[in-house]
Amino acid sequence: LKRVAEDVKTSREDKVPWFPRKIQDLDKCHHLITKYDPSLDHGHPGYADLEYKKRRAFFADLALNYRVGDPLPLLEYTAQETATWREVYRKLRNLYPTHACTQYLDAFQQLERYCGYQEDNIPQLQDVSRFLKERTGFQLRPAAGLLSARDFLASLAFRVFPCTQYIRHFSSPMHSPEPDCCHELLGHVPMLADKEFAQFSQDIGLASLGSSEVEIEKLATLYWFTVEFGLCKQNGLIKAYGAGLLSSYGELMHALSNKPEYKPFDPEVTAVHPYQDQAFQPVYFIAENFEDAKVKLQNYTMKIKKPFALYYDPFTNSVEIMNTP
Ligand code: TIH
Ligand code: FE2
Repeated sequence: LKRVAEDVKTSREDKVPWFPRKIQDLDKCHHLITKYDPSLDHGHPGYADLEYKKRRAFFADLALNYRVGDPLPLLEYTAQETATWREVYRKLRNLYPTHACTQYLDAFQQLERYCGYQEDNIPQLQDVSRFLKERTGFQLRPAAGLLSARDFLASLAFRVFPCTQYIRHFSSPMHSPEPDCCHELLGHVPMLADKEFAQFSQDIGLASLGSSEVEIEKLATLYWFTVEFGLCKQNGLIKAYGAGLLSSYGELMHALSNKPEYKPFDPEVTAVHPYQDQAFQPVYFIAENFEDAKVKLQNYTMKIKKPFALYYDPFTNSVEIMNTP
């Protein structure tokens, strides 16, 4: 059943899909994509590991019972989970100075100083969320797994970032087919501490509210090639800012090798470029810088046709809707 927004209907009676108006509505945005679930996906590295799947069910429960305003669940990770984290952390940390953009490196240093980022400790979302809130107003909420594009993008509109808390299977530390805490904490969090990047992320989210399926798919593709797998120019070099690169040793090496193809970031082209989520990307898009990417994205989203205009009110964390004739 499609949910339809009640008070935004137009004279031409286009139906506008339901969307959250205030931060509390995000409790309803938890539709999961199960194609990479360890119990359903035969290719998942944890598919045959009963204990791993039991642990995953525990994490899923925590996330599904979470409501806006609750404290983020504090977790005690097992020795095996911490060992996986250590392996991922050590290897990636060595690559960051040469492979990550400066915004990432600055934030990473702060996170090591203030948020318990170290190889023997998986940071707690609670501490990280407090840190981000001070930096850019972003806050975290637990996610049970991969969310639908519509629900995920809607959260970004409110500067809320859904985070998984479980960790990838120990047998595959260098690449995970689905998000996990390594991906969120090492990939996304440092970038969300940057003001310009935070605005870019929220802009994609706001554009998604009430958009058609076709537009959502294009915005999700833009998100994929920027926030997840984006590269940018810095001092004449190419650096990574995409979270899917910064959390995967395997793909970070690949992205800055001579194997992939590079194209300039151009929303019209990027939004319709086919992407694949099974293995490393064959193509990456390079942004001139964040300011330029932000302006280009704004020009793109202005052209999305909607029967209303939206304004985000940061004082109430809600969106105001202006009907347009
Ligand atoms: N492949 C990433 C990693 O190994 O950390 C995780 C994902 C990024 C985007 C989707 S899944
Ligand atoms: Fe991600």
